[in-house]
Amino acid sequence: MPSLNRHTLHQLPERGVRVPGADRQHLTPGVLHLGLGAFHRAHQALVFDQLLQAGHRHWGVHGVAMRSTTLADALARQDGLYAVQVASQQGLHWQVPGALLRTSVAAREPEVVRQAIAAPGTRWITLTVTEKGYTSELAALLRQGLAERQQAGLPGLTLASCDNLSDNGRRLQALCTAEPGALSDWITAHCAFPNSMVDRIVPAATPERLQAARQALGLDDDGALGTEAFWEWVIERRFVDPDDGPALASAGVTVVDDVRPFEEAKLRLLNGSHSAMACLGAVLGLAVIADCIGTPAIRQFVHSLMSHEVAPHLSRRDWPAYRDALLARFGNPELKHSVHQIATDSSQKIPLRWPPSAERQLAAGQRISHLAFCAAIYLRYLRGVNELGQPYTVNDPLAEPLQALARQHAGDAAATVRALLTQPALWGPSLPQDARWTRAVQQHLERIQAVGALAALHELNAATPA
Ligand code: CS2
Repeated sequence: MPSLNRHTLHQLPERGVRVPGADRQHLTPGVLHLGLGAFHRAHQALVFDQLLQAGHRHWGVHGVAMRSTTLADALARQDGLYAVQVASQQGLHWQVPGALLRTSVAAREPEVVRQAIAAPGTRWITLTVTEKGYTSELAALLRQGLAERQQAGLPGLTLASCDNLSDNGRRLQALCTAEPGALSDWITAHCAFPNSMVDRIVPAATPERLQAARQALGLDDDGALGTEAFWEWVIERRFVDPDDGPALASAGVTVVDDVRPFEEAKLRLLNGSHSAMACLGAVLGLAVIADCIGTPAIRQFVHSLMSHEVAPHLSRRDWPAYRDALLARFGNPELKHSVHQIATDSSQKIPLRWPPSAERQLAAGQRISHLAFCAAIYLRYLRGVNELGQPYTVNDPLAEPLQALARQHAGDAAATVRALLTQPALWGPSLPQDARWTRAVQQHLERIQAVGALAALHELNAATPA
């Protein structure tokens, strides 16, 4: 079967597949995107595609994979074209966005990336490099390119971090300007680092999805993805070119003065629930999030966690509607969002997702039973074997030391809690000192070990007032 590329684009079935309209060959990328994972390609690339279709010619993307070469090269062979399957309540439809004009791999060709940062046509850098990607290596790459812009007398750039981190724009700015000197002063004066919150559930591609693409498109597509209909991008009004705000807004992006209410609601309600279900699912041997939320005891737990332990501390007032929409999104049967994908890098994700709520509940003298259950199931998850006795891989930069502790103390809840709940990198400075917290986590872990995770969850649900 021929592959999807610019020569075969016209072979796509005419009905039901949205294809790029812009004259792509004559576009120069205005956006350099770092982190060519599934998320960007099914979220921002579609926003930029919409802007291109509306005649805003500078939103074409040069996509950079940080390390892996396979996908970047496959997409290059396909002229940056790939299909996205969108699953809504109305059914499934396919779309081929045309925003991705070029791909590179940072580890293989850092020169190309540096040149792209310094290119006169580049106006924005967007980043989805994951929580663990904000390293000195990233700072060095960005600073080299920005130094060239400074020397060439070019304008600064808007650099938008789109990772699930709180205050992500400010963090990126701090990383890029950590070294004092003329370059950092220029970056501060000429570049803009908006905070932003991005949301769309985009599972990693699977062989089944590639097969579905083949069937629907009549073409091979190594970059095919699936996602939900919902998407949200909330960005702080802080751009080098002030016209970018209205342009983005015209494509459905929400431009605001303060992203924090959106970002904290998303991190703690969506991502916090995701991490809890990921650990629970892994321990119970459930494959995907829809299986978790389809289990009544888990659904009740997640609903209660969000309503009583997380939402009270959010400034987003419309949280009940947001919560209900999330429960529906988690249940989307087409997404097949792997629990192990979400559990990946948990040590980097948990600090942003659970402790902020637990600290506030404790300070207010309110219940923490569900958040403590999250921590307990994570400790159990670290053992790397589910309740059916099947082993799984814990993918995490801290997997080795954390798993060694979890295994060393397996079966002894008090010792596990002493060893693992005292890690400030995961839980922050105050939680490990709080006896109410450690006691609650230990009790849950004891029950999980004694009766199994699902039965322990039933006990918790039964003991919780609705
Ligand atoms: C997930 C997110 O993998 C994870 O950690 O919680 O990727 C989540 O699907 C997105 O943030 C949704 O916008």
